[in-house]
Amino acid sequence: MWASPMAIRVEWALRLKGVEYEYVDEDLGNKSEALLRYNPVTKKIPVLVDDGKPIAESTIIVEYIDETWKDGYPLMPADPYERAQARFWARFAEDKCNAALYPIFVTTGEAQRKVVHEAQQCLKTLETALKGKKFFGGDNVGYLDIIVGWFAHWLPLIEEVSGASVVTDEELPLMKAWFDRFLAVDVIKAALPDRDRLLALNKARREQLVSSA
Ligand SMILES: N[C@@H](CCC(=O)N[C@@H](CS)C(=O)NCC(=O)O)C(=O)O
Repeated sequence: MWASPMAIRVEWALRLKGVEYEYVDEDLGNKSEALLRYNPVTKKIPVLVDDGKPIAESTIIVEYIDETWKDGYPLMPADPYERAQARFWARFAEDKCNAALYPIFVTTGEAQRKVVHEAQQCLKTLETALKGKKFFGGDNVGYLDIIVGWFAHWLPLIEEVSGASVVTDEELPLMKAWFDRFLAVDVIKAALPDRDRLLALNKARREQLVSSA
C-alpha cells in the first residue's frame, strides 16, 4: 500500500540497514490470500516476511530488523535506559499523537481549531524528546525517528488538504526544524511516496469524510 505511513517505517529501517528487500503492493480493498495467510490476526499491512516467517506490526518489525541485522546501522540506542525511552516515546506517539492528529483531517471551522490545539499540545510533549538533539536518535536517525518520521512528510500534506496550521515555527520550532532535517537524509528521501499523488489521494479522502460527517 504505497500511501501507508506505517509501511514506510519498514522500508526506512531496511534501507538504513542496507538490507535488500522485495516490496509487494497490497490492495486493501481486496486483500490478497498472502496477506490473510501471513497476518490472519489483524489482516493489516505492513508485514515483513523474512525467510518465510511473517512479522506484523510496524514498530515490532523495526525492532526485529534491528535485532536480526545487528551488525549494520544501529536503529535502537545501545544503552538499555535510552532504549526504554525510545520505546516509551514511540508508544506515546502511536497512542496519543496519532489519535490527536486524525480529527484535524475530518473537521472544519471552530471544531478544527479545537482539535488542532489538542494535537499541538501532544506534539509539544513529544518535542521535548528532541531537545538538544539533531534527531530523536541523537546525531543520527534512529528507531524513534523512523516511528514518528511519517509526520514530516504527511503532516504538511494534511495541513494543506484540511486548511489547518499545526506544525509552525511559533508553536513547534524543534519539530519543524526536525521535519526539514529528517527529510533531507538521502535514505529517508529515497523511499518517500510521491507528494502530488499522496495529496490527490488525501484530498479525495478528506472530501469524502467531511461530506459524510
Ligand atoms: N499498528 C499497525 C497499524 C497498521 C495499519 O493501520 N495498517 C493499515 C494501512 S496504513 C491497514 O492495513 N489497514 C487495512 C485494514 O485496517 O483493514 C502497525 O503499525 O503496523
